[in-house]
Amino acid sequence: MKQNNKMRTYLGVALIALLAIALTAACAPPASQPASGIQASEVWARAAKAGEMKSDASSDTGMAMGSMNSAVYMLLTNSGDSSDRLLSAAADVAGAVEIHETRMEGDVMHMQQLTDGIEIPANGQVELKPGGLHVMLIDLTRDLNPGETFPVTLQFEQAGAVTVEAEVRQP
Ligand SMILES: [Cu+2]
Repeated sequence: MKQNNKMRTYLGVALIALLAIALTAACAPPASQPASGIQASEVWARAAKAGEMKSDASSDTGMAMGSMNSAVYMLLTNSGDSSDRLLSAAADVAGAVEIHETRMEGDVMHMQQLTDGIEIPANGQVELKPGGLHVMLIDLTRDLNPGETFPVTLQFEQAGAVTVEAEVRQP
């Protein structure tokens, strides 16, 4: 057992050393690449029960009978000089996560998956909010209770993966 621990420590030190070398190498040319300026703030999710039967067609969460869905909203800010794109999102509280847009057609509300994602213009902002753009949580694997938080990983075309904490709220 002791030998094992020693080995693990040695491996750990070796890994840190390698990482340090890699980081030094990556940082060597002084900031020739513009830093990605994507920031997600005010991230919140609609409270929902995983097993609840809901038939409220007027909300993002209740689009189908018996669906156990919710949605995540946020403000995306791009302070960079080039546009970026939110391509997809992932969260382990849902079986599937999609990027959606809610539109009114006459007085009927439709929800549509945005397979190309959402563009965030250079030096611009995009708000994901109820009745508009949202990250759809399909088939909740657990209840989302007000006050709780859970991680959501956003995948951007330029900025790569950005993980944020969503706070559950009762809208
Ligand atoms: Cu939706």
